[in-house]
Amino acid sequence: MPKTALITGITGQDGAYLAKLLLSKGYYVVGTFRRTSMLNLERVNYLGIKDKIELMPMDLQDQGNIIKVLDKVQPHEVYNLAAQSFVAVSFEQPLVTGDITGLGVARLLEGIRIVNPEIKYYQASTSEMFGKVQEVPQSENTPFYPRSPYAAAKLYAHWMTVNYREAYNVYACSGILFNHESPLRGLEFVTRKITNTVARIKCGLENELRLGNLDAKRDWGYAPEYVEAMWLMLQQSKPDDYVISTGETHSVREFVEAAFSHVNLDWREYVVVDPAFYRPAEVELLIGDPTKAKERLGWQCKTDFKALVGLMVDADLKRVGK
Ligand code: NAP
Ligand code: G4F
Repeated sequence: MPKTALITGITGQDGAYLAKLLLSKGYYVVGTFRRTSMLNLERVNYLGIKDKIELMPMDLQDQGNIIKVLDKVQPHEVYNLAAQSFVAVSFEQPLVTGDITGLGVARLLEGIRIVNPEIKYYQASTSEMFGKVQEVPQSENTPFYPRSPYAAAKLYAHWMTVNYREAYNVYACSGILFNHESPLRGLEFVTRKITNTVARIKCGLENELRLGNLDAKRDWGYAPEYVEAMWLMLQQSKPDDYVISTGETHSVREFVEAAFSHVNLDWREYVVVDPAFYRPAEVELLIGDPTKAKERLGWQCKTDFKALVGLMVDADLKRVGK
């Protein structure tokens, strides 16, 4: 009998890559989506797996819905990737962010406890929880200091995951993932906003790129490699929390330079700094220490910064060119 995995957030970047990975490992994959007026399956379509997974509506804001889905699917593993995941929007919509990204996790964990506490659980935690960093680089032992409603909601979710592990013995893991990107990244996030606009400028469809804080630094990795770490966390003898990162940091400015130079353009001729994109509180520097993941999971990133920027620009050039 193949194992059944339930992935929340199947319409997102990580949901699509994780579904593809689990299918390749022989899993039966159920992906949940929230009801919208038009279901967007662009990413699972792009990866050619739409007809290989079962799709089911489930909203993290609805406890009854969660329990019914868990009861019907009886998954061996649940990967909770669903969230209001855009930091900037969380300042505009702090309550809805708290309800989905924070309380949604409590609803899911409670559902697991009620339906079957043997279900293994993966929580998509984030380097944003380190916020105003208390240590460089950040590891599993670094104190948290969230700087946005999104980060505060994720921190609540992180501790709820730890609590269900300690209080009810649920096999629950929190993956503290640093930024990971790909051609399937949402267009509002800075990396994809840059590569998409660079492609449009190169094709003569646009002539400027408006950005906020160019000095912010992030530890950017390649998303398909990060979903492998999620799976590995649920295959260990004991549940635990892991930082997943490259161990390198680069500024938004460096990302911009690399993307424009990939198509032989000078970024200074196109980039306009627009304070409209500044955040009320910024996370200035993130750089993760992935030692524990390397030693315990055998996980390590493979795609470096330059290769990541190049593959994202190339994918956008191909798409825009069409
Ligand atoms: P994403 O592309 O924004 O996907 C988020 C998913 O959550 C989408 O499928 C979205 O559905 C779904 N969702 C939103 N509200 C929901 C609700 N009320 N009920 C059910 N589903 C809902 O995010 P991602 O980049 O794949 O990231 C996956 C997870 O990892 C997120 O939890 C994110 O916060 C976390 N994370 C991401 C990174 C990163 O760098 N990518 C790093 C650390 C942690 P719609 O398509 O309908 O919007
Ligand atoms: O791409 P971003 O919006 O990602 P951010 O805020 O780091 O959050 C992402 O990574 C987290 C992991 O650390 C995830 F948990 C979260 O769900 C999400 O996936 O912004 C990156 C940096 C910020 O410092 C921002 O101020 O880029 C800066 N930036 C500068 N100009 C911009 C822009 N960000 C966006 N989105 N748009 C701009 O025009």
